[in-house]
Amino acid sequence: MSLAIGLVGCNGTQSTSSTSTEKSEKSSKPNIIYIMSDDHAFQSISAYGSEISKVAPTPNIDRLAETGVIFDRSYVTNSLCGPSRATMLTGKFGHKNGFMQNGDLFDGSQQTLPKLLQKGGYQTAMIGKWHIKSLPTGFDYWDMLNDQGEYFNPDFISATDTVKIEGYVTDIITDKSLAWLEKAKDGDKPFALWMHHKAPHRNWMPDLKYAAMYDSVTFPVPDNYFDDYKGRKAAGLQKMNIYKDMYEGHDLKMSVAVGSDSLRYDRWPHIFARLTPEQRAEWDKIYRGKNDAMNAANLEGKDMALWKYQRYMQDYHAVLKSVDVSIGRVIDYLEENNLRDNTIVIYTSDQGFFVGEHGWFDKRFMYEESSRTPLLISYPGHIPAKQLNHDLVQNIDYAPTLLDYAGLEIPEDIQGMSMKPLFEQGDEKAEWRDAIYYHYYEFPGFHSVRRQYGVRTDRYKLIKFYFRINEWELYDLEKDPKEMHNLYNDPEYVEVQKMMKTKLDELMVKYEEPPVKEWVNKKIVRKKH
Ligand code: SGN
Ligand code: CA
Repeated sequence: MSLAIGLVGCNGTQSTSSTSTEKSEKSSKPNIIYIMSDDHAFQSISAYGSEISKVAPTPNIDRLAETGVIFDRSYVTNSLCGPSRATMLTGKFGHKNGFMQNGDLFDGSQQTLPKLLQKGGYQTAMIGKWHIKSLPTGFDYWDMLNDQGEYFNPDFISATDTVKIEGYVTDIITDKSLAWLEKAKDGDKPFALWMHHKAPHRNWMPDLKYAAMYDSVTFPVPDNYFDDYKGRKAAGLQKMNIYKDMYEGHDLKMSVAVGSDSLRYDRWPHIFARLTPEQRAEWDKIYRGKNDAMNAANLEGKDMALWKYQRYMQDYHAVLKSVDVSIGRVIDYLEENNLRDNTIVIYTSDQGFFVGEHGWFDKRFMYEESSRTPLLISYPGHIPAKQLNHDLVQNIDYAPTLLDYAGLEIPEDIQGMSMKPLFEQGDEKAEWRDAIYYHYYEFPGFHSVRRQYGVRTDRYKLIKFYFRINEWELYDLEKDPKEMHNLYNDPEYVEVQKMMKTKLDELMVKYEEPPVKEWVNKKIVRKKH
């Protein structure tokens, strides 16, 4: 793999001579490494202890849990890439930062976390998937993928150039990140790095060296894989079913017949066309045998649906293997350079993901697998090790938390809260929210998931689906964690329903969400692939 690390213009700060104030700033402020993957299901992180992760562990991501805090109630405000990223950058809901659905244009002139850190004395960089259309602002250095990015031989766009780099995307993003850290660590200022992986986003193309690693593993099938969506109208209307909606060529890499490497339906052939002839030959060698076996078996109905689940899981987790290795490389680098104790490392995903629950892939719904996202924070010596946190945190909280640790003022208009007191509570429980607000706006759109908003408390969830649908859903998560039984209008839950509606109203007022009818006619800008 050739490395075209664009360190020219990396940041001018390193050559400037340091004043004593800057030197002391550097020693008092923590470095920050914010690592975000794309579509990483918490069910696929072994530190969360799920059945899936027992057969596909993530030993390096787990190192962050061993040395810090892992959240099992961490949510996004809107389970979609662009909106989640905009919220993470601003500490605000989409209706405040202006980015509500993929295809919107992020207004980079607004206040953001990188800008505030930069102003507060940090050197900043962003490397990897960006996906909010406008060029990055607030970074001394940035090097981003084009739109969704490509797994093989991806294009990278910097302030000065677009370069196609041969190799595998997760490795390249890691190489570029470590190269930036190597420069930044010797600078006068503390560093803040946003390392944004493309993986494990659809279409789950593993690195060749891992593409066969789960071939003999059988992944546990969720017991609601063949869900009939009874009592949940919106759930029945989506188009994100593994056995009905995945493209057999593009997503599942199925060949047309025994002895052939030609793919079945491949909606976007330019993705496979990125591979060099040598890479493609190796790829075909790996997939030929398993595809031949599938074609020879003439599978139908449920058998085919279950085969597809296994293929999806094998590829998704082989892609994640590279992510886990990447996290390991970053942690090793910090340890080797004596940076571990003064660096906050955050690992999260832009949202959760379905890995077969309800028969689905993708996200968007307010259901748990999708709206909940992994979150691990390690800051040895400052955040106690091996903590499992159950507080209802959201991606609006990342910005204020990091500003707090950086000793900088948290602007009044940020809607999230600093999580710092949660780690320092001692005997006294820090004051925290008892409910979170969620709003997904992208319909009509990919996967036909209806517009929805709702509230989740410790125990209950209320969701309103609107726009060409008018449905409520209510769940008792203690009794029904898989959200299979809609209790809306159930006489036994009349009081709960009333309480949840009140909470929802309160949160909409608190976060200054305009009446929903104002969004109904908002134009959906369809994005090119
Ligand atoms: C692509 C995917 C969709 C996915 C969206 C949004 N199709 O369009 O399945 O929902 O991205 O994902 S793909 O075959 O082109 O990958 S997001 O994470 O960027 O919001
Ligand atoms: Ca995503």
